[in-house]
Amino acid sequence: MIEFSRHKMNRIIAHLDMDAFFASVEEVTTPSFKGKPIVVGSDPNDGKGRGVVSTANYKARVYGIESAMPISIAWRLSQEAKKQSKEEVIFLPVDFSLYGKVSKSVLQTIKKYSNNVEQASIDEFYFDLSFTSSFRAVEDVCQKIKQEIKEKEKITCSIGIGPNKLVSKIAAGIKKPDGIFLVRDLDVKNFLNPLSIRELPGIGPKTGEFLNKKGINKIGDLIKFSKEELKEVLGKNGESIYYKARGIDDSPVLEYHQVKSIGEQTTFSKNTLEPIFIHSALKRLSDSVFKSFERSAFTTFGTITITARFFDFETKTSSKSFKMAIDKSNKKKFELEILKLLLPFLDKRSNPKRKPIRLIGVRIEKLI
Ligand code: TTP
Ligand code: MG
Repeated sequence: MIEFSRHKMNRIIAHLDMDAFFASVEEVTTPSFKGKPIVVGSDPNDGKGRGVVSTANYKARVYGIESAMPISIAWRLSQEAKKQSKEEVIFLPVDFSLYGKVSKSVLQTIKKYSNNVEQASIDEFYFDLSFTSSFRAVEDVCQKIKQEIKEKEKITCSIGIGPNKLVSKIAAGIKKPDGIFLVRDLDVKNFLNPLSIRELPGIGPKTGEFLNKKGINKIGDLIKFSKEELKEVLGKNGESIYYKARGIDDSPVLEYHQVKSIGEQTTFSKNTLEPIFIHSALKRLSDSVFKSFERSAFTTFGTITITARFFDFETKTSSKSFKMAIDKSNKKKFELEILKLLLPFLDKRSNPKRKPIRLIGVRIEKLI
C-alpha cells in the first residue's frame, strides 16, 4: 500500500516514556494502592513539609497535583478533595532502587526489538526503528513493545515516533497515557507549527515568557524568523532553536550515555544561614554522592557543582572543573573543593543580602 510506504533513506526514531512512572510502580508493588490517587515525593508532614512532588498518578493529577509542585500545596489539594468526600491522596517517599529495577527491565524489553537503544532518563528511551519497511510495521513493533511491557511490569507507557529524536520525544507526549503517536517526515511541519514553543527542548520558562512577550507563542510563529534574527534575540541558543522549530535534528541515538552526572540535594526543614548546620548537611550529601560514584563503573569525574536555593527560591550554582580529574582515591580533595564552593554562599561573595538557604545540592559531572 502506497499509504504506508516510506523513504528508506530517512531514519525512524521512537521515544518511549513511562506513564506516571514512580507512582505507577508504587501502584503495582502495593496492590492496596491500585486505583487510588498517589503522590510520590517529599514527606508532606501534615502540610508543613517543604520538599516537592516527584510525580502524581493520573487520579491525583485530577486534583491539580503535578511534578515539581511544593508538597505542601499537594497536601492542601488532597485535603480539599477529602472535604468534598473524594478519595484522599496516598503520599509516598521516593524509592529510586525500586524504580531503577523496573527501568532496567523495560530497557531489556526494548532491546529485543531494536539493536540501538538509548536510555535518556529513568523512564525515557530512544530507539532506532529505521530497519522497518513501512509505517505500518513501525506501529506494529511499537504495539508489541507496549504490550510486552504491560504484561511484564503491569504498567503502561507512551511512544512517539518520528524522523529524529526531537520529533519523537514531542510526539510521545501527545497521546499520553498508554498511547502511540506517529509523525511522518512530510507531516513534521504541520505537527509542530500549532504546538506551544515550550514544547521545544531548550525553551524553558524564562525564554518562553520572553518570546511570548514578543507575540511568539506557537512553533509556527517561531519559523517566521531567520537564523540571524533568532541569534540576535536569543544569543547562542538561537541557532539551535532555529533548527528545532523546523523539526531538524541529526543527533544520533547513543547507546551508552545513560548517566551524565551523580547528584543529590536536600531541603532543610527551616531556612538557615548557620554555617555548621549547612556544612554538616553538605557533608552528608557529599558522602552519599561519593559513595554512589565509588559503586559506579566510572573511574573519574571532572566537575563538581554546588546548588544553593535561598528562602525566596532564587537558586545559584557554583562549579569547579579540574584539569586532573578526581578518582576514587581522592575523597579528601573532593571534600575540600566542596567546602571551597560552599563558603561564598554563606557570606557576601555569593550571598550579598545574607539570605537564608532552604536547599543545598551537590553534583559531580564529566564522569568517565
Ligand atoms: P516524567 O516522565 O516527566 O513524568 P511521569 O512519568 O511521572 O508522568 P508522564 O505520564 O507525564 O510521563 O518523569 C519520570 C519520573 O521522573 C517521574 O515519575 C518522577 C520523576 N520526576 C521527578 O522526580 N521530578 C520532576 O520534576 C519530574 C518531571 C519527574
Ligand atoms: Mg514518564
